[in-house]
Amino acid sequence: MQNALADEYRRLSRDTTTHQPLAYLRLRRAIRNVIQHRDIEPGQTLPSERDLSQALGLSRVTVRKAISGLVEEGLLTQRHGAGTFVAERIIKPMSRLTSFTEDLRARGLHPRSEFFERSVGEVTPEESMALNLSPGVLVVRLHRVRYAEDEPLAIERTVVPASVLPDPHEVHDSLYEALEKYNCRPVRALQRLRAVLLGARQARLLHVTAGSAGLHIERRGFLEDGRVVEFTTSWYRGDIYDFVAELQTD
Ligand code: 16G
Repeated sequence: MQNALADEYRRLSRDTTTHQPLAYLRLRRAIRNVIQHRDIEPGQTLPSERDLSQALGLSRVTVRKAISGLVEEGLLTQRHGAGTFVAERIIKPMSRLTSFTEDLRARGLHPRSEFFERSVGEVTPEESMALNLSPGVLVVRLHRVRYAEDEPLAIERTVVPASVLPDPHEVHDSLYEALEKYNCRPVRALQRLRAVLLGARQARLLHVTAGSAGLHIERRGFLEDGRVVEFTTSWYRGDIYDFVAELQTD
């Protein structure tokens, strides 16, 4: 693994198109790439700070800075005295507005969706409250199971104003990619999260036993001008995901 990482680091150092003058950012990108290419698997240990600094001719401060950024992103985890590992559970920082697709790709996993519903209809009273829409307005509804390769990780129900995304069939794997085409990807979101026990149908869809722990999450995503662009209710598997938040004193 150390060789793959050293090769990738050198490649990035030579690459004039993506030239990144700061060594710690270059190393961070190299580590991200080897995780994405699966040269290092979840659960595997990263070479020690000392080995990396020797192999790459970098100071230990630089190596530490590169690694700490990836720990914050949730790609790496550190255990005192045991070293740094590629995260096994999916660690999702709550402070970053990312999509399911991006979270998985960053880990070298192939995300896909299986749709139960992709439709257009009149907004319901509950949806109109969540999206700030007047009665009678059209919305797009998506109901899907989200997979990493063949493993189901989450169930999601999404409602988007049809004024933003007129055709639900424009969403293939990623909603945010479809919204991006209209320059309507959310820039801010409010999220509410609570623990639930998954019911029989949800558990079956997620390949876990009924009554397993899940995370019920509601997200309202906003555009720059304050319009609500998505209202998504998700059920994530509790045995795979860690939601992590950074807290600061005032
Ligand atoms: C995440 C979001 C969900 C969003 C989706 C877009 C959480 C809890 N939920 O699953 O609100 O709609 O990503 O992902 O993070 P996509 O672009 O891959 O469809």
